Amino acid sequence: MNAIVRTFRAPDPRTALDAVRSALGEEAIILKTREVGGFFGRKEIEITATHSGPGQPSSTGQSFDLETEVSALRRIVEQLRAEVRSSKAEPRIPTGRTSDALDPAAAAVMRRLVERGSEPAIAEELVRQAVRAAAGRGEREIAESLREGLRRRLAPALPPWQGEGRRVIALVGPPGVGKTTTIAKIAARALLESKLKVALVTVDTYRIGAREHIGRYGEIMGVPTHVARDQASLREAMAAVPEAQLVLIDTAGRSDPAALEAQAQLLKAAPEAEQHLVLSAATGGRELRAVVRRFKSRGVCRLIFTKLDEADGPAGLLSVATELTCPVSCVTDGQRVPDDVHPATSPLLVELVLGKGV
Ligand SMILES: Nc1nc2c(ncn2[C@@H]2O[C@H](COP(=O)(O)OP(=O)(O)OP(=O)(O)O)[C@@H](O)[C@H]2O)c(=O)[nH]1
Ligand SMILES: [Mg+2]
Repeated sequence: MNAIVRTFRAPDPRTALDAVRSALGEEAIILKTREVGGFFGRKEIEITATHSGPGQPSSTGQSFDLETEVSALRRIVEQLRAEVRSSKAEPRIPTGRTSDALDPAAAAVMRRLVERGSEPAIAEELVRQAVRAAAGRGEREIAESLREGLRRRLAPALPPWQGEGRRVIALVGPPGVGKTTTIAKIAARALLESKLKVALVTVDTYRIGAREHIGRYGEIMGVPTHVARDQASLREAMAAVPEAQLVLIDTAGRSDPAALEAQAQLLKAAPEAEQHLVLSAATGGRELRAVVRRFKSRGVCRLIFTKLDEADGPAGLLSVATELTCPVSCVTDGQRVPDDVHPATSPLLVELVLGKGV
């Protein structure tokens, strides 16, 4: 068989391979690769290739040198690895807004956010904003600018067990996020730490055992507990505890819009109530955003993040912050009452999103 055998030289493996392909096509078969001395002693890559079958490589008259072959192949592999690494360092995540790649420093910050569970498009948006506001183009400056942005978006609020005058707080949110447990924790902190007079009210007449659940906590702590089924009984319950400095209203965990609307109507009987939206930090960013959308038009003024102990990188909180700019009144990180509730502080909230050391 009369195969065409040709030799190509280039300063680097990628260029040599391109030359092989453009001369012999995609079907080119590499017979031999080696590193050779080029002009002015610079190393070059030499590839011997054919386009119609290997034939007899020795017919090229070139001797086979295993060592140079191996070292040339190693260079090819190294170069390809470096290309893969740099393509990872500059993620191009389509947002539909821009196709500009991020600088490596900004891309590194973004990658960290995504690794911690942030939605890529949100992470990119925030990092781009941070880059615009940053004092410099290094990773440190961008991270600092991002921290500043986060401090604004996820601001801390006074914990529910602190404050002047009477506070009425309703905990609302989806099922099972820890509303009732958090009410017990807050009530205990208010009693023990702030020495407040506390009363509990539940409007959860939906879930079996809900009444007994909160009633048991009330009993243990020695605070009155009232059940309200409708607007009239909620008004009565509020009037029954005029001396309470902190009234905590437990609500049913509901997701469907009709049930949410009914509960929102019921809460209108306690117009002084601040609504704190309880969200589990162990929930994904997209789900969190969907929950926030359902609740945000219903008078929510504070956020509470629970289950930090179960969250694997709670950067999903960012998704909440992009949907609703609302201060965070406290966070919880375990089932123990009352130990596992904490005031939200700026450093804590920023660390939850970015992790330590960013
Ligand atoms: N790991 C962990 N578990 C928690 C935390 N807060 C609450 N829980 C647990 O979550 C489960 C549900 O808590 P509940 O307080 O009943 O939740 P809820 O929002 O009142 O639930 P519904 O009334 O059914 O909507 C319980 O097993 C709690 O012990 C927390 O911060 N971390
Ligand atoms: Mg409950």
